[in-house]
Amino acid sequence: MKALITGISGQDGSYLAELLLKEGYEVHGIVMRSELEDQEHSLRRLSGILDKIHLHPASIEAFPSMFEIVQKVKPDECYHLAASSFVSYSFDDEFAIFNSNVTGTHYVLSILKQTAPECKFYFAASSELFGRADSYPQNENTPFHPRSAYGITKATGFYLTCNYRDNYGLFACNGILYNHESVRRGYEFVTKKIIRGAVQVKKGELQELLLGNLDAQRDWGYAPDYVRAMWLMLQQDKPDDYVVATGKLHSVRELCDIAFSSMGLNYLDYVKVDPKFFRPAETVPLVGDSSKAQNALKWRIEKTFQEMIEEMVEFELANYETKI
Ligand code: G4F
Repeated sequence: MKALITGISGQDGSYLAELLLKEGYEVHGIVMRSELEDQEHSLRRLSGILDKIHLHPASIEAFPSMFEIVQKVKPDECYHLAASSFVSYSFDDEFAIFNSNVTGTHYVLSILKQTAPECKFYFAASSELFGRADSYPQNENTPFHPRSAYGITKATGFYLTCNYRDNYGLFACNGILYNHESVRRGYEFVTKKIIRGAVQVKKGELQELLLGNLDAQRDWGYAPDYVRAMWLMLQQDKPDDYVVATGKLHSVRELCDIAFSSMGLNYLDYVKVDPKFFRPAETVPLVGDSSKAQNALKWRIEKTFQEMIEEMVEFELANYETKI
């Protein structure tokens, strides 16, 4: 079996590549050309498996090169994870995100339809689709009310995926994933920012950590658990859409408390609120109901929020100098 992963160098892409290798797949990934030239940093999450995977340089916004790669690889499964994924940036540049997240997704679907119509397709949708949700917890039937350009692009990708499934018969699935974190999370996201900040404070290198809305709440899960759900979706008899979430809410404040107190510190002494990090619009506290994934995919959560944060803290302390 051959799998093609767009966005293979990211948190989810790297865990998924490891899972697929374990399952005996030949793994191909799309990376930016600049990433190949700066492997030590850009491909650091793939360092343990670089000699086992096949990387192809291309931009998902470039139809001809994507076409050539898909035609050459002829994947059995395609996991489309490449996207601009930091919600805050989408408030700063609403236009750029449409090229990567909408046009890129449309290109991949169209290319599969033309060159590998039997290939199964996974789209990385997001809880940001729900935005200002009016019911709680959200499931696959909850109406979408995105509140950011990012959310709108993910809603469009969701509908594009349904369109290729319904109208062209592609085996195409949407994973509506809630926040998921790990030691491989990027530093711009709040979990990693807080944990890194707490370690810097502990080492005496930071006096105060500036954050946005401390009362914002998220349903935070563990990334390796979530990539398993992606794979399971493509192992079913029929394509479908699934919510993947823990069903539990935690606040940014609670995260600060756990991270700082694990190092014997009180977050109130170091965390300061800076309006610069507030967003023009926050989603309502989104919490997912993943009963469908649990029943149909037999998907289970293997790491709790507390265990995940502890693992991230331990990792950050051990790898502080290298800034992974
Ligand atoms: O960690 P965040 O930046 O993640 P966000 O915006 O929820 O998005 C992540 O999860 C989505 C759902 O799966 C994905 F679609 C998306 O691609 C990404 O993976 O922010 C989490 C919360 C927000 O409410 C934010 O307002 O933390 C709050 N926050 C408070 N202070 C902050 C900060 N977020 C960041 N990044 N930095 C702060 O200083």
